[in-house]
This record gives sequence, structure tokens and C-alpha cells, in this order.
Amino acid sequence: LDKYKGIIPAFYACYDESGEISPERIKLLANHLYEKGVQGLYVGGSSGECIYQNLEERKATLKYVSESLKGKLTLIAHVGAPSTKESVELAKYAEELGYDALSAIPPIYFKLPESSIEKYWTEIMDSTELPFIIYNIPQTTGYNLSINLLTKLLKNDKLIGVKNSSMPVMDIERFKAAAPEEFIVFNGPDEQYVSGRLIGADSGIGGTYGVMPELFLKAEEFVVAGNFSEARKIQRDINDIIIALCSLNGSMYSTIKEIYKLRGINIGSVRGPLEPVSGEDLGKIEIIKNMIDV
Ligand code: HMN
Repeated sequence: LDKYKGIIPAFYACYDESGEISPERIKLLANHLYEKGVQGLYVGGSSGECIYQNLEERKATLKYVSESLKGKLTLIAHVGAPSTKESVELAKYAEELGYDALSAIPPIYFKLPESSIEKYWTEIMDSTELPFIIYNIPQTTGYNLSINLLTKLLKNDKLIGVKNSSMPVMDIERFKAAAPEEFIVFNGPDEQYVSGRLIGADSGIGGTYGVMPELFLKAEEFVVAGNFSEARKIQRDINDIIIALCSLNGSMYSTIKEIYKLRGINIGSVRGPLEPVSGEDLGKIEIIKNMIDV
């Protein structure tokens, strides 16, 4: 399971100038992140704007990333979708493409009983031979993974980990405590990367890694070396940057994409209802970029 340990950026949605999925730009971003030395990619999750893309678009993204990087990086496909049918279709497709693992949020929109959530994740797990990672993100889905459900699902050999994006770092510790030693817990909140690792997260998947992979790779290096004062300093820099990324009038992802444009890598903008950065705030992009690219 070492292939899941390290810095795993959540892959950004890549659009052309008219807002359609861009194969060229997907490949450009995939290769760029590969060259940075990250461990893997989490494709089609929150940062991939999965919720705003149809099935064909999500399949296309999975395909172009795997064409660029299969065998070079650990590739995790997020297949959570409104219906079980679509999730299973995406899961099977990701398996055909050679993805290493699958992941999914719980069902969204209707508030369903935990038994339905169990069934949803189980049907995805049973649909392929691939390992599965639960995506726990209660602030967007309204459901926080319970120890009770985790314990039940652990009977399925395919379940190898949880990507935990809830804010209490204690949740990471509780999931680790409830599962066998080799079970992987991924830190989700980038603002707490170092604390997440210290309390037991084995690895991290995050939405801001992609815009500043060097900083997360450095933080990880210091954590592994047991140099916590240096790790904390990097976390402080990271948090100053995340607050800046979230301070402009568009969504955080549009700020990140504008920074990418200034670096000469154009992956387009965001899809509505997410809003692009506009007006005076566009002038602030360079300042944020310089906080990262010092
Ligand atoms: C993904 O699925 O794209 C991300 O990994 C999600 C990730 O956990 C992010 N959480 C949310 O968006 C709620 C964080 O990386 C987040 O972007 C970061 O901590 C900045 O707030």
C-alpha cells in the first residue's frame, strides 16, 4: 500500500476557452504535476468539479489522465455520482483504463438512511476488482462517516482507506483506531496537513496541493524526518496562501487557475455556478502567485 503514501493532488478540471473539457490541457496539467514529483493523482473529485460534469465528460477526463500517466503515478478515480448506476458505470470504466483505486462520496441531495449509504458504497465496491477509498466530506455532503458504518464496511476486502476531509483531526485518529494497521487514512483539509499526519494520517489528498506541490512535498519531508518545527513553518506558509486563495471574488479554484495562467499553463477557468475571478481582484492574482513562487 506504499503507492498511496505521499502527496496526492486532487486534479483540477481542465477546460478550453469555450468551457468544454480539453484533452490537451488535461495532459498538460497531468504531466506538469508528474514532473513535480507527486505520488499520485485523485481524479474527478471536488477539485475536478465532478458535480458540474456529465458522465461523458467525467469519462473523458479519466481517460486523458490515464493516457498520460498510467504506470507512472498512482491514479485514483473518484466515481461518486448522483445515482448508483452512473457511479458503477464510471467505476467499470476506470477499471478498464487501468486506474489503481476507486473512491466515492456518499449519496447526495436526498438525505438517505445509513443503510442506503452502505448499499451505495458496497455496490460500487462489488462492481470491479479495484480497491476502494471512502470519501468523507461532511461539509458538502451532509453525512459524516460513523465508526459503526466503517466497521461494517471493513468486512469488505476491497475497502483500503478513507479520504477524510472533515475538519476535526480527531476523526482521523478515530478511523485509524477502528481499522486494521494497514488501513490508509488520507488527510483532507490542507490547512491541517501536518497535524493530520501527526495524529495518524498516512498520506494526503488535497485541493490546493496542485497549485503548490513543492510546499506539501517539503512539509511531508520534514514530517518524515521528525522535524516538526520546520514542518509547522511550512504549514504556516501554506495556510497564509490558502487564506489568500479563498479571498478573491471568484471561487478558490478560479484563483488557482488564474495563477496557473500566469505560470504559462492554461487549464481554462471554472464552470458555473462557480465564478471566475473578475474586475479588480484579477490584479491580486500575481501577489498570491508570488507568495507561492518565492
Ligand atoms: C478533492 O476531492 O478534490 C479535494 O481533495 C477535496 C479536499 O479535501 C478539499 N476540501 C474541500 O474542498 C472541502 C481541501 O483540499 C480544501 O480544498 C483545502 O483544505 C482548502 O480549504
